[in-house]
Amino acid sequence: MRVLTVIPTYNERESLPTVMRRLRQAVPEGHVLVVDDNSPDGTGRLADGIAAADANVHVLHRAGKEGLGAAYIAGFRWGLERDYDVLVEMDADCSHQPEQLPLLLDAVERGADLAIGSRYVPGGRTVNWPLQRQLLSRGGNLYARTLLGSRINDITAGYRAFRRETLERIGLDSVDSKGYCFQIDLGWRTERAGLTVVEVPITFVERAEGVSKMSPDVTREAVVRVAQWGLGARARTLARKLGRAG
Ligand SMILES: Nc1nc2c(ncn2[C@@H]2O[C@H](COP(=O)(O)OP(=O)(O)OP(=O)(O)O)[C@@H](O)[C@H]2O)c(=O)[nH]1
Ligand SMILES: [Mg+2]
Repeated sequence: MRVLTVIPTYNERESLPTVMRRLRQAVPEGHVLVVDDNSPDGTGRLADGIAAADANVHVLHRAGKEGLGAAYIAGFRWGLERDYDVLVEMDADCSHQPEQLPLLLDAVERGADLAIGSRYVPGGRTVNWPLQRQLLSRGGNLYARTLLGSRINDITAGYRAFRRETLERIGLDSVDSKGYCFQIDLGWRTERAGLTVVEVPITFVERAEGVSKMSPDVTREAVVRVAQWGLGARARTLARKLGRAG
């Protein structure tokens, strides 16, 4: 399997060298694409330096900060154009431990269309996460699962491995989720397409360096969109039933 790990970055100068070193060591045959949104702290230049010394590392520069979702879509397109078999999502801050990537890749090799590194299945956990973040994450998952009727336990998780066919099938063109709801969006699309989602327990570690990019705007986008998707799906089901009855 040709594996491309896409790492979106915005001001991750402190974290990037560590995650890259650990990732290249953990999965040496894999390729990495850093997608930088013109970080003011020079993360893009730093990534260029790493890529210049390592043929398996690539960098995609974007003009400005457009959110995690847009960065991933651009990274996925780059990878799909280049015949990678598996496209991986990983944060730059080492919250997703590169050493656990083989667990996700194993799941894909065994047949998963999407493997999710999950905090909320037996064996999964979080380390050093403040209570407030834990509650927000648990609450966000409960909210999304309930409204969407999803069976994914950690639908907001951002450590994932997609089989290329999964991304081709779910239609990236119509995805316009910018922030964290991007993860919910893709998870739910995969599920609805009848594809196999496997959750692999991981240990999620709170970032040690740099600052969070989480913002009230991003949270609001997720709350509103999930409600719209959930209600929209229910309305469509109802319309179908009424259509059949009539
Ligand atoms: N290219 C790009 N990357 C982004 C953007 N927003 C966030 N990221 C990256 O997405 C990843 C996840 O962002 P984080 O800030 O770690 O989000 P988080 O894990 O929910 O928050 P923390 O708990 O503080 O780590 C990191 O690698 C960020 O650098 C963006 O607008 N553009
Ligand atoms: Mg993080």
